[in-house]
Formats: sequence, C-alpha cells, structure tokens
Amino acid sequence: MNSFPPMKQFALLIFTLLLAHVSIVAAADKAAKITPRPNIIFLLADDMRADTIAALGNPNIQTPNLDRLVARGTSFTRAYIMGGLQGAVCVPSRAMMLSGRPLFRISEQLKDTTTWPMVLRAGGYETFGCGKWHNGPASYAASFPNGKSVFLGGMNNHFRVPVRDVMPDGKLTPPRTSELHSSELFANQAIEFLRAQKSGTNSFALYVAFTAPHDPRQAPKEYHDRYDAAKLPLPKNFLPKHPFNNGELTVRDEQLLPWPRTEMAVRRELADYYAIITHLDAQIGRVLEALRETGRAEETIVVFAADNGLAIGSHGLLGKQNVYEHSMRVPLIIGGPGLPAGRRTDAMCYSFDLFPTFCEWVGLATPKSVEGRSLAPMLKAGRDQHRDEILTAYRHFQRAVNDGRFKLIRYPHINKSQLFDLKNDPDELRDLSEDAASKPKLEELMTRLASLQKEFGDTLPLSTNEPAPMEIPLPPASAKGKKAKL
Ligand SMILES: [Ca+2]
Repeated sequence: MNSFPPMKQFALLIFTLLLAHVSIVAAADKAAKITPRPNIIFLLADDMRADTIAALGNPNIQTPNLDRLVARGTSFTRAYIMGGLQGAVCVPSRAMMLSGRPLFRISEQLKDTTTWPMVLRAGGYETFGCGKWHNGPASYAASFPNGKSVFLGGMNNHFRVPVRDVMPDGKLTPPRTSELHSSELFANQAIEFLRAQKSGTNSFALYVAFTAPHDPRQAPKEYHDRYDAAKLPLPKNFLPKHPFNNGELTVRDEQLLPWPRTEMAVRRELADYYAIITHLDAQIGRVLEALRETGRAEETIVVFAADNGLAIGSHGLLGKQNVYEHSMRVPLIIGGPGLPAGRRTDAMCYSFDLFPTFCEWVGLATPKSVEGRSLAPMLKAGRDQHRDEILTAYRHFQRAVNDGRFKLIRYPHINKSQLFDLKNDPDELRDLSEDAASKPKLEELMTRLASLQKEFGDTLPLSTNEPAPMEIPLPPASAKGKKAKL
C-alpha cells in the first residue's frame, strides 16, 4: 500500500529516475576516466595452468579472490607463452614477458636488456619486486633497486624458501631461509610496500612473483584438507603414458612420478596442486585487500598471469616441457579502473604482449627492442582479434602453430606431426594428421609454421635424416625428491 497521492507518486518517480540517471552518469564518468599514470600490480604464478580458476570454468577448485578479479576485469582465455629452449621453461618465459621479446631473441639472464620495470622506473614510477627472479641478480637489481626477498632459484621448499634482499649498493645479501610459506612471505612483502603507498602520490609498479604452485606442491594443512584426491576427476586427456617419444620424457618434471602414471597418483598430484593454488589465491586476496586499504585501488591496474602451464597427468605427462595447450597456455586477467568488468576474450596473445600494453597505459614510449603488440585495444569493447596465429616451441624437439582453430604440432626428431581441431577437440585427443581430408590443412599449417619460424628467428629444421626411436624405454621407479631444483 502506497500512501502518497498520485501527483506526489509521479514526482517521486521522476526524482528517483533523475537520481538514478545522475549516479549512472557519475559511474560511467568514473569508469571512463583512466587515471593518467595508473599504478600497476603484477601478480605472477609459477607453473599454473589456465584452467585452474573456478570462475573461468573449473568447478573442482576454490579460487574466490581470483574469481573476484575475473568479475571485475578482462580474462584472456587464450594467452600463451612461446615456450622454451631448455627444460626450465620458467627462465625464458619470464625473460620474454619482462623484455617484450620472442623466445628466439631473448637473453635469458636479461643481459643488456630493457625490462618494463626499468622503463617505468625511468619514467618516475616507484618499482618494487619480490618473489622469484630467474633471470640473474643484475637485471633484478636494475629493475627493482628497492626490491626484497628475491628467490633466485635452486632447491625449493615452500616452507623454507631461500631468499636474498637488495642492499643499498644494489648488491644482494647472502641467502637466508624464510620460516614462512613462500606465498605468505612474498604477499607480506607486497603488503608492506602497499601500506607505505597509502599517503604517497607517486605512481608505483609492484611485481609479486610467487613460487606457487610449482612443485613441491606444499600448502598449510588446512588447504590440503579441502581437497579429497579420490573425488577429483582426472583430466579429460589423462593417459598413463605419452603415446610416443616426444623427446623429453625423462626431464626433471617427468621424474616426479613413475611410469606408467596411475589414476590415483595423478589425482593426488591434482589435489596437492589445487591446495597450493587455493592457498596462493588467499595470499592474493590479502594483497588486494591491502590495495583497497591504501585508498588507491581506483588508480591501480591489477594483472594476474603465470609463467607457464603444466600437464599434471594430461597426455601422460606431468611437466611443462611440451607444447600442448595445458602447458603453453597461461591464465591472464587484467582488472582496473576504466577497463571492462567481467569480460572474456578468446583473442590469442602472448604474455610478452604485456610490455607495450603497460607502456601505452602509463603514457611512456615503448622501447624499440620490444616486439610484443599492445593489448590495450583488446581492453576496449568489441575487439576479439589480436594475433592470427601462435607459434610455440620446446627445445629442438617440438614446434607448433595454432591458427585459432587448428593446431599442428611437429616433432622434427622423429619426423612426426599431430593435427588437432581445437574448436571441437580442445583437449587435443584426436590426432587428425593421418586423415586424408585433413591433408590440405596439415600442409597449410606446415607452411605457416615455417614462415613463423623465419619471422621469429627460429632456424630448427622440421625434419631429420636420422630420426630418433619412436618409443623409448621409460624408468619405472620414481626419482621424486632427487632432482627438486627449479
Ligand atoms: Ca614456471
């Protein structure tokens, strides 16, 4: 029952509509207003598959904080790394992302290389980095002279991670062992930095490179308790053994479980993987809460990504030393003032496209050395086409080209190809390379692969006169723990 007479009701309605209009206009105004020099927070995960975020379609994992970032940002569902020319894919992947350069034109130690934190620093930004840095101490100190708690690689243990600090002269302290879980330690450092920005007016760039969820997949017990290995579904492309010699079946990551992989062993790995990701998610939540408390969230762009994916039982593999989608695709979420909220794009891109994106946002010139292409246009409404094709590579064993629908993988050391229809077969289960009907596509992609190799400076021949055996004997026993270097 409404007690207002009709005229008053009408006036009230008009008034309410006006009020709504004013607040919509104000909100739109606010949304369109990208602060001229936004702060950047870059959160990087280590070895995290693109399909491990609940809001992006995984009902078996808990990632409430990343889910919130998905809701307020743009998710790139087909972001890739270009791969690696060595087993520790983390190293070239980070070098690409930090330098904006493709795999075949990087210095892994970033020698004589301009990184995007260096550009921001030279442009007046306060830069701060903590966590894993796999590209040499000199480039770290030049990127983050006030950085803290850097992990330069070596033996990993998330509960006792060896870290070093930058001293005022730019040198690093000897390693000390942290008593905190690595994700908590690095989040604490980030939070401490953010709290100091509360009263500041300087633009800042914060780089937090977590070592999670890289193995050993350790999380506090309460996080492991959230996952019941027996109830977790296996990946759709689970196999006990990779069907042929892909060149790298005995590399470090593949030694974490004996061959053949059993369903239960893979479920256990998955449970541990999800537990350390949920724990990482909680730490990301703490960092983003600290950002809110600074009162500067409205002028800060938050980027979440990973350095590479992982197999965890897919295709009989465990590691990232392959060019299947689960290993080369990475999560990429970008949220911030003036950027579309809750948007997903399947535009294909590389993580080294971020460097020019940052330059564009902050209004600084992109160095000539950068070959990435800015994603800024993708973050405006309506654009879903960025790269027409994606080249991925692993050592001299694997090359792949993906045209957005079809993907050719070539194994030159055994003269073998695989062809997948990613639209109808996203798990890369049905190899079409032997189908007569697929021959034109196979040939087309082989030509495109060769031309991409040329474009990116890759000289590897795509076939050999001395092929390796198609099958190789695999060690039955686990070497877990023996080679736990990152
Ligand atoms: Ca990694």
